[in-house]
Amino acid sequence: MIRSHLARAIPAQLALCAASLMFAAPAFADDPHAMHMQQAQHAQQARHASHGSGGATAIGEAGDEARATRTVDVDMRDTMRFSPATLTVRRGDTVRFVVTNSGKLRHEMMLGTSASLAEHAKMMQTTPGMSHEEPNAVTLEPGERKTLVWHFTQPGTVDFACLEPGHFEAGMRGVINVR
Ligand SMILES: [Cu+2]
Repeated sequence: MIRSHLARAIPAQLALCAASLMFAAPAFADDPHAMHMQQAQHAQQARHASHGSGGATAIGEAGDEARATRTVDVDMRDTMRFSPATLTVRRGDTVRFVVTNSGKLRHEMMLGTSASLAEHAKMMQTTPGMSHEEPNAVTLEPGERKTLVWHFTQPGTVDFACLEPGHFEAGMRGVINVR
């Protein structure tokens, strides 16, 4: 009885996820080349942001660890959850995220807008080996700990997610409120 309930519930949920992702990136859904172009563009934007040369994006820019105003420990687990999954920072904060992978799978933490992360997650389904070297992301093998330093320059919402294939869809996401 439980099993038949799950059998009905899960495909419906997956279908909903797929639909919303396709909606987020309609132009790239069937064109791998376009997706690569888009990915290169993302990397470029992230690099641009990291130099802070008037090109800071809505999510902020790479931070200088020496100027960190606070440290936040982030734990990643195979339950496809970040802990904490929500936090609040102040505009102007430079946050030193100390990220730990407590699972047995590879995980990553990437900062972005909800739209850019959803688009990127879709891309990861077709290019699973892709690794992220942008300043707004860290990729961790099981047991690893890495630091990500970010300067939050604008009030609003910055999302983060794990873009290992399937993890975003399983709910491995979080939100940072910038006040
Ligand atoms: Cu993950």
